[in-house]
Amino acid sequence: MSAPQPNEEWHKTACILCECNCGVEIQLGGPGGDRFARIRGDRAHPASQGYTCNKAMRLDHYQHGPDRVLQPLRKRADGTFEEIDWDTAIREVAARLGAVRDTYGGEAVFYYGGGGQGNHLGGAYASATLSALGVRYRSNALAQEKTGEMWVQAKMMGTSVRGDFEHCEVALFVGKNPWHSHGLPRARHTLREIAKDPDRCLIVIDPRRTETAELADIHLRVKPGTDAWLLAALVAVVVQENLLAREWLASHTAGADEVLPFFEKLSIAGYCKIAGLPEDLVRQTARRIASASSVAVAEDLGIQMNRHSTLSSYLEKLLWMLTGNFGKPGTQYAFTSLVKLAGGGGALGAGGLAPKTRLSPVVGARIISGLVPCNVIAEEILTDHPQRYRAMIVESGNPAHSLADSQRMRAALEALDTLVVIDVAMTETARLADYVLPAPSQYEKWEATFFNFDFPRNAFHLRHPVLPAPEGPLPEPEIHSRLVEALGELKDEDLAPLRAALNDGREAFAQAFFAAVTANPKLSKMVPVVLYRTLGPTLPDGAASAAAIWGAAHLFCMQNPESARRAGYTGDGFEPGERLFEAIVNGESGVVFAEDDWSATWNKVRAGKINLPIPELLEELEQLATEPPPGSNPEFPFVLSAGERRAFTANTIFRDPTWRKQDATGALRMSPADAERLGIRSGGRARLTTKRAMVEVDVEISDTMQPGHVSLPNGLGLDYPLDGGPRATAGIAPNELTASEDRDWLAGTPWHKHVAARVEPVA
Ligand SMILES: Nc1nc2c(c(=O)[nH]1)N[C@H]1C(S)=C(S)[C@@H](COP(=O)(O)OP(=O)(O)OC[C@H]3O[C@@H](n4cnc5c(=O)[nH]c(N)nc54)[C@H](O)[C@@H]3O)O[C@H]1N2
Ligand SMILES: Nc1nc2c(c(=O)[nH]1)N[C@H]1C(S)=C(S)[C@@H](COP(=O)(O)OP(=O)(O)OC[C@H]3O[C@@H](n4cnc5c(=O)[nH]c(N)nc54)[C@H](O)[C@@H]3O)O[C@H]1N2
Ligand code: SF4
Ligand SMILES: [Mo]
Repeated sequence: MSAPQPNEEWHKTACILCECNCGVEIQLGGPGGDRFARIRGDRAHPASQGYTCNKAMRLDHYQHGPDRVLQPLRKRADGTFEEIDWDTAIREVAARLGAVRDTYGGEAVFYYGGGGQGNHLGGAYASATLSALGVRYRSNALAQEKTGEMWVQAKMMGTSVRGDFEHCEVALFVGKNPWHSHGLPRARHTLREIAKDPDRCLIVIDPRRTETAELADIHLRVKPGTDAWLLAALVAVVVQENLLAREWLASHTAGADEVLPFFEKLSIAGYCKIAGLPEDLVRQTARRIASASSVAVAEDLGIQMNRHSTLSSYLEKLLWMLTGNFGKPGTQYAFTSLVKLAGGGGALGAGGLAPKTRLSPVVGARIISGLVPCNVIAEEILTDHPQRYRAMIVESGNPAHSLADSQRMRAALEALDTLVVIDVAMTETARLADYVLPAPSQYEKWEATFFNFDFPRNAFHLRHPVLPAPEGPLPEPEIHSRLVEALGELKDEDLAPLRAALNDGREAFAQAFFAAVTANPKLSKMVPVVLYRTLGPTLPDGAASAAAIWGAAHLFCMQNPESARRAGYTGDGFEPGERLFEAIVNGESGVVFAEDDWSATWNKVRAGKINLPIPELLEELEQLATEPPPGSNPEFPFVLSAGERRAFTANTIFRDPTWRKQDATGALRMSPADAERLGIRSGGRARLTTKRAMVEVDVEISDTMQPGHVSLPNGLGLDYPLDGGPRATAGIAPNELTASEDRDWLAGTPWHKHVAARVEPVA
């Protein structure tokens, strides 16, 4: 028998493993003709231009992963699940969530998730379900990583910004390893370009000699958890050596006078010592940054999941602001979004800060960008407080595994009256659910993400299905539409006039639609579902799920006419929006939807000026002077970074561990000196203990680690079925080891990169 040949056709889609969402092309093959036989980068993709990393080649392990759910499931009294039909599932879920709303108010229903690295289209429809239930509190993974930085950006600029690494002279990465984690388009290519150009300079701040640090001109190998001191020292060098961009500061910023005194007397030598770095090297680094024609900066989990995380985000921004690195090529830019990512009301809601500070109902934690900090969710449930969350919808997220303190998180999910999970697989979270509502995989439906951060040309990719969906699962837009209807919040008579208008064409529909949502507040809260039920069925090739994008395209062109016009969406009235939508639906490799120039970046900054002082954080900065640095705790002498990105990690999207070509169990990395001292050999086992748990791990001795620092990868510790029934687990689930109370005082973000730990040899 000869091996089955792949079908010649290349299907255009994207990789769903990180926020870059590189365009890929897939050839189907294998025995059933449905395996991803060949995968290659899509050169026509506007952002990735044919680039992929090693991980995209393994996507078949997602599409054909274990534990797929194909029918709605209901939990029985004995804890096992039974399959039910969709009518029963929708009726019962609506009744149970509706009952919680009617008894305790919509604020007792909590929503978590709405999209992973590859799928935000479904979550966009959730906003209608949330409106129907009167949900007020929600969260997602951004609230355990990015909310501190978002808060700082909102305070200083009123907009999110990113670095232009393609054109910068100096690139600075703080607690980020883009060689593996990406987060910028074609990362490995861009890093190599910077590294090989003698006129450019790559600076990395990381305790580990990462793959990115290996390429760097300057590696500041900071002591774990001391970035706030290091960043403060870097800023202080700029201030004390008078390397400030004075003229630029005078015309583009406000409040420098309130900020500079905090750095004038700061002990650079003392802070460098705390950070474990030679003062000379820190001074040289600050000078290199200050003298560059352009500096692009990105921070990530190394500081965002660490002590003083919001303060570190602030100091990182002061460094490039005080040296004038904003709003010109090679520096930081403000991008134009098609759809804002985080937000008060659904993924389609407005981003930025809520008008006044909102707090979570039980713990009183700050809600940033509409998101309750992930680290307080369990506390908001495990209490007899009258305003506790009593029901939860989890969509496209696995909080029982991915949020801090898995044991407490599981207890919280179990304590809920009702837990509804919308997922493709029977995850750790789904197993705790009362109902599991299955969705088709991201290659079996229309899908997209709103991770569109490029500049000056920004692209959006609506992916067409690669495979037909199996019988059983329903796409998320359909699930949300049915839930809204079952809750009695949307009736056919509300939609009839819109359907009638549609018979007269898109333009008539647009007029009727915008008039209807302006006149009828109830309808305006259901927009995605309204569009899905009216426009949706008329879209070609079953693209009903794209209906919400129609609304987004029109809004975008109304709000950003210049960006849209430069990208080619011209005309009067509804024409640009219509053109953009058509381009999106037909552009199989993605389309450029916005083209800006650098002045657009300034237009997005509140009042056209960057606001430098943040009093809360300046106060925290002052306290660094007397705070004992993170030091050794005799009981837990190691710092564990719990959740490192490696060549073969991808959050929890792959449940099948055989996707990994190396590091199958996700070894604990440890320095040679520590290993020798403890008598642990490479490939050996060690006992790893934190205040929460004790586990046994495989050890990899690595000279990239500094003594006293150990690291575990993210996304491991999922269980999977072995042939014949029993289940096995590969590696350690990092959040068995973490504690939810270890979090930033301001943003509530976790200290996952800085977990106090003990390591001992296993006899
Ligand atoms: N391969 C792969 N890529 C991914 C993902 C994945 O699962 N796998 N996930 C994606 C997601 S969701 C995200 S958010 C990004 C995250 O991307 P990154 O933030 O780049 O990833 P991490 O490896 O978690 O952490 C970055 C670095 O922080 C360093 N670090 C640890 N402690 C400290 C410290 O005290 N100070 C400093 N300065 N650095 C420290 C670590 O050594 C590590 O190199 O990656 C995305 N890309
Ligand atoms: N200790 C520690 N914990 C961490 C981290 C760390 O570094 N250390 N990293 C954190 C970070 S940065 C992040 S972003 C989070 C990520 O953690 P999560 O937010 O939980 O994200 P994923 O692991 O990507 O899980 C996505 C879920 O979506 C499901 N899914 C896949 N496709 C579809 C679909 O089409 N529809 C639906 N409805 N579901 C789908 C998958 O089965 C999976 O259950 O983990 C965090 N947890
Ligand atoms: S950089 Fe790698 S993991 Fe990220 S989207 Fe591209 S191919 Fe996928
Ligand atoms: Mo993330």
